[in-house]
Amino acid sequence: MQLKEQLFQTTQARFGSAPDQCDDHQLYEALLILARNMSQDRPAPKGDRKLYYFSAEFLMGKLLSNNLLALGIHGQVKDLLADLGRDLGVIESMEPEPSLGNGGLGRLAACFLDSIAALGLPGDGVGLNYHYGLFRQKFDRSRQTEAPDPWMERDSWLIPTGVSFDVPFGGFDLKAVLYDIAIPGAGGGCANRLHLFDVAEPADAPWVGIDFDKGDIAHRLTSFLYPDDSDEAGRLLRVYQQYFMVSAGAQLILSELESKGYPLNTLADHVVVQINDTHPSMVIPELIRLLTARGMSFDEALDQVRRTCAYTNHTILAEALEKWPLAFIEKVAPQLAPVILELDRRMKEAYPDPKLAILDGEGRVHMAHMDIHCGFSVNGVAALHTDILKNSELKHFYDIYPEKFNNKTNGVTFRRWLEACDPELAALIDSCIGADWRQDAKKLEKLLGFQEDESVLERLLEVKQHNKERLCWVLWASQHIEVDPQSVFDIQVKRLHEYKRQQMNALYIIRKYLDIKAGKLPERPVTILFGAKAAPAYVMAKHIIHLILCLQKLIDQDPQVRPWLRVAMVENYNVTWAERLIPACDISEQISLASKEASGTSNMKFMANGAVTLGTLDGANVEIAQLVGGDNIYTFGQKSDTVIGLYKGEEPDGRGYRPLEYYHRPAVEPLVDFLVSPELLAIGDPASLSTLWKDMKNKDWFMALLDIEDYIEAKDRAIKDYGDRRAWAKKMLVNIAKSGYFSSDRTIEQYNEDIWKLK
Ligand code: 26Q
Repeated sequence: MQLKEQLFQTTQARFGSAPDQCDDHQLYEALLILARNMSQDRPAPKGDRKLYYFSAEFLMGKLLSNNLLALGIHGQVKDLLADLGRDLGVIESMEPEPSLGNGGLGRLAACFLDSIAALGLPGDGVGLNYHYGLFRQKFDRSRQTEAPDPWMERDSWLIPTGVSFDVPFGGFDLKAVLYDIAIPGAGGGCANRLHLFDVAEPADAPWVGIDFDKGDIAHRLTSFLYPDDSDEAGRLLRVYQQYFMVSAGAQLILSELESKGYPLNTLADHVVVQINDTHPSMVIPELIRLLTARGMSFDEALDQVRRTCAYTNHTILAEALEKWPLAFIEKVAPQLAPVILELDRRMKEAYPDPKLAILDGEGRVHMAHMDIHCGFSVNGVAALHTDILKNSELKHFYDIYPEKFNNKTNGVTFRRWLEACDPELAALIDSCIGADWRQDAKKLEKLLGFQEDESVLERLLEVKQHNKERLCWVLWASQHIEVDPQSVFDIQVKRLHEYKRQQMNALYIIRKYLDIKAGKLPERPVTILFGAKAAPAYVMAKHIIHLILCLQKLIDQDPQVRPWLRVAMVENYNVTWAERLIPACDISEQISLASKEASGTSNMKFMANGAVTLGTLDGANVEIAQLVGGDNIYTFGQKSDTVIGLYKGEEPDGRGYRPLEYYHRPAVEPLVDFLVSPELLAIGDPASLSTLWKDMKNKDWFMALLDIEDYIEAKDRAIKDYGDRRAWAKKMLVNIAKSGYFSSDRTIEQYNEDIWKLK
């Protein structure tokens, strides 16, 4: 049937009217139904071995445009709507964004699903159907406040499956009901599934914040997604969520295995489970429990699970490594405790070193330790990160299991992060090198042949300018933020964390502000944009947001500074904002303290869209620097070895890092002290600003003062170089050309080659 006919039938059936009588939201719903049905009808990729990607987060972003592209009907739908006098972009904007993730880890899982399907590999996601995603951020008197973010409407991408499993908790059972989101593979005829489990009777009461009644687990288990830095309160509920997800997921695996007629003792031949950080780690003891309950010996069950499960580590921040009190697990899933104790006993027998224990002396279960002992693969997410895991963070494990450790540098899907979000750039690339980079992003390297082509360089600058103008319009329409499209766009978007050092960027802003006030003008006008949510309980992160919003206000009110320097933080940064901001960026801020950012993935998205990185040699920035060469990136700051030495107290003189000494440097003190200047105190909350001020001087745990001078120098240099438009366009071109390495298709091929072995 023709698409036009299908659309007509859908709107007739749904709303009793023809498409031209429908409003924007009705047309959106009709297209959703159409795309959902087309994806659902596609067969799963073939193969007798299947991947289950377990993750507490899948940050999918809006799906309409993405799925129309994958189904190969985006252009047709666009034309069809144009014939009706309608704009697909407007229709797409009707879609609520499902924010079922915090940031990098959740978005990585979404990119991976896209690539797994596009490569035609049999692999499904397993997660939870949170009714409210990450909170919606609002600004009120220069502070972050949080509001609920419902995303499910009458029609959504969820497909009820009729499948459910009983999950046994201490004292009660809960039914886990399975919903699927179909993931159509781009350029192929198959679709995989994202399996999201939900409680049978979700509460429909409005969201009541992080402190809701934890007793009401049966109705609220899937209510909301935990923010990535959470306080003690409510942690028990997170264990309930995790067990619910992995128990239902493990039962799904075994039921699919059985329905295909494979015996249980062939589990490891037909199934691979990728554990996305430690959030789903209880899948290991749960699988063992289910297998032994079906009559398998503990030895055999452990052997099967060991050959089935693989673990990805996303952090070296000790405070972020999950350690659950065994008492929690005994309360939530008492049947799991004996399995964990038996695993711990066996591992202690084989490896008596307490550093390798699953259960520590304080009765806490180290989830990562269980994953490493009981899985066959441990991977980091960028070369430097994996090296740090091997040589310091997980060294004791690397010593006993060197063969398990491997690196898989992250990637992003170019279908969303270049083709869809930057169509004008995609078309320019097509006109230079043809369209086959869309199947194989490495082919972007052919762009290197255009480095001396004036017209291409000119066009590249033009496309960037259009994207900047488009962003200006969105900023104005949504938040009444006015910025100059002729200024340099310097952008830092990521979760607010002290290690990511948004506070160091704020110190740069202060430097420029003071310079301008003193009559020393910058090379050219600069716009510094932020997008960042702070976890509601992360006090210091909220102080940093407050500081940035105060600086924004201070500068807004100052006619002397405004023409030269603008600062703005977008409200409620999410995937949709990223899709607008990234194509418009000139300078990509990747300024984490070296050794702390496992990989970063926005760095890759910016690079693919022709931004030039300003970054430390951390995470995947190291690989970006190697690929583009020193002329096409601005690196600065202390290296990871030095930083690791400082934490150990080795450097510079055996006494470790002492921020006060950096604070007293003449170039640094005025910047830090500006936090408690009369100008800023008049605008902001004195308690918040002075807390931050004291912390920076006396603690500065992530060493912003260590690198600030170097950072200012590098950023000034980048802004100066921007003035040579031709040279800058060349840098942009080299970055785009070399970005193909960071396609998640490459990452997934490597996972498949080394770990999954799907075909
Ligand atoms: C843990 C316990 C309790 C509550 C929440 C959490 C929690 C939730 C989410 C802890 C961590 C996260 C998310 C981590 C994350 O996004 N890490 C990022 O992963 C990216 C993909 O590999 C990397 O590129 C980033 O460097 C890394 O920070």
